[in-house]
Amino acid sequence: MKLKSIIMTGLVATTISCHAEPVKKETKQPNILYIFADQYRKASLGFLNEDPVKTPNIDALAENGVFFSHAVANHPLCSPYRGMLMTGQYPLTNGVISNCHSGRTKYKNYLKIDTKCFSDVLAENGYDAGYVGKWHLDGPEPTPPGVRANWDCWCPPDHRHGFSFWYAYGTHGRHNNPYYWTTNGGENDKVFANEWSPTHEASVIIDFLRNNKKQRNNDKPFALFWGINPPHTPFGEVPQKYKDQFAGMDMKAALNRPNVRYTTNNELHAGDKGVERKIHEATNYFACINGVDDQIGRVIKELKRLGMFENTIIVFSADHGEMMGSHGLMHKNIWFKEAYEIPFIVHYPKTVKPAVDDLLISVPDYMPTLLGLAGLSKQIPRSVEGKDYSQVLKGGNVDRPDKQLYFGSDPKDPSSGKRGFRNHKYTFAALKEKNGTISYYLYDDVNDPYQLKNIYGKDKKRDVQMRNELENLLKKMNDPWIN
Ligand SMILES: [Ca+2]
Repeated sequence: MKLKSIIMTGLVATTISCHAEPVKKETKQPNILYIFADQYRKASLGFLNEDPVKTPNIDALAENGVFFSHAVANHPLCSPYRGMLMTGQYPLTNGVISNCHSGRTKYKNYLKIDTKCFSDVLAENGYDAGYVGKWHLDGPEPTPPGVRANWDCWCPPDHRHGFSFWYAYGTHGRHNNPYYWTTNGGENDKVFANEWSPTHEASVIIDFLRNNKKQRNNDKPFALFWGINPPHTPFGEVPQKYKDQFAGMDMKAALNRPNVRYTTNNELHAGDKGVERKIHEATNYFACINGVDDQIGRVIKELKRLGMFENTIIVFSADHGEMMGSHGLMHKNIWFKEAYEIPFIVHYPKTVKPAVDDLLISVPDYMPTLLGLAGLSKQIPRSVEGKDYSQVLKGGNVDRPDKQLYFGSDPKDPSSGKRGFRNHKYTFAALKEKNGTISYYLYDDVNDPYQLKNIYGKDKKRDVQMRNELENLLKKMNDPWIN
């Protein structure tokens, strides 16, 4: 007999079948809750004791799940991470080579309707798929040259790749007064909220879990993706109660990494500048981290209350990190750890034993790995370039990758930009300057964990080996950068 539980608004009014079975609703397949914050660097995981943050809820997921200690955003930028996550493909294949905006739509820099996505596979295999928060994968209507680019746009239902519940926007920085497009609303039906976006979205998700407005089919497992905007800029748009947790701490006390510089690194022709203007907001960045964790805690508490916690695969990740002055840079889109390394935690105690794993996993691997964990390995589309590492989560043996790609390019000229890789010992990056010359950067991550010293040029044999490894990697991907 099917267990039927209907949970009403507010109070938990439950209709239980005639045999008075427990409220607990077990679906055959696990639910999936994929949470990813924007610009949340790995060092801001509280349990690592690096940044001065408190993240007890995320820490508990890591403690009882698998913490992938070497996860990276192969292209540390918003849209490219999202593109890799949704398609299981690298940027040159899925076409999301840089952030989506109206000036790049003519280069087809957006998620294509006909690409088989993570959510398409889930929806085709019995899942109710939902998306809440920042999406940033559509190409806004092109704007003529000289006109300021438009970044945000509505995602029409036929672009939603199987997501049947929608409470999302493209991209905006309105943390304190966000707006959203909804499942059945049209382009002109934005919903506005006067609340910090993570707080508001946690409430939307709690409602979704309660299913009090029939947001989903109770007989199906759900797969909910939550793209949280903070700790993205503007860092200062965070509730006072989280700022108060840093009262009296100045930015220099908060920034404990030995590679922090308080002036912009202008020698490097890459990365985001403006340290002098922005770094004083460091404690606000950390306040956003504490706040994001607090709101995730609300959702987890509700999952537990509803008896769904055990049967839900919970993932915590981020689209890239934040430099916050390290190497004299701000923000992202650079090969240094602070931008490149991201959290990736998978919590599913039913099958996944707690562990720390140094697998050199890449973002295109997430979709096949999680489909594998959910019992859908046979449904992984052939178009996926990532690998299914679900055996790592299940304690089995796999062929482990020996490196992770680093990538940064421009959709106008995909042969341009930065390429590199990281293995367990080195980070190696090559930057193609506008005149075609290439500068190389090599860091010994074992002996120089803060990447203070570029050792390229110190050992010719090693340099050649690094360049050859990079060339072989890029050749395999038909990357026009090497021509
Ligand atoms: Ca981002």
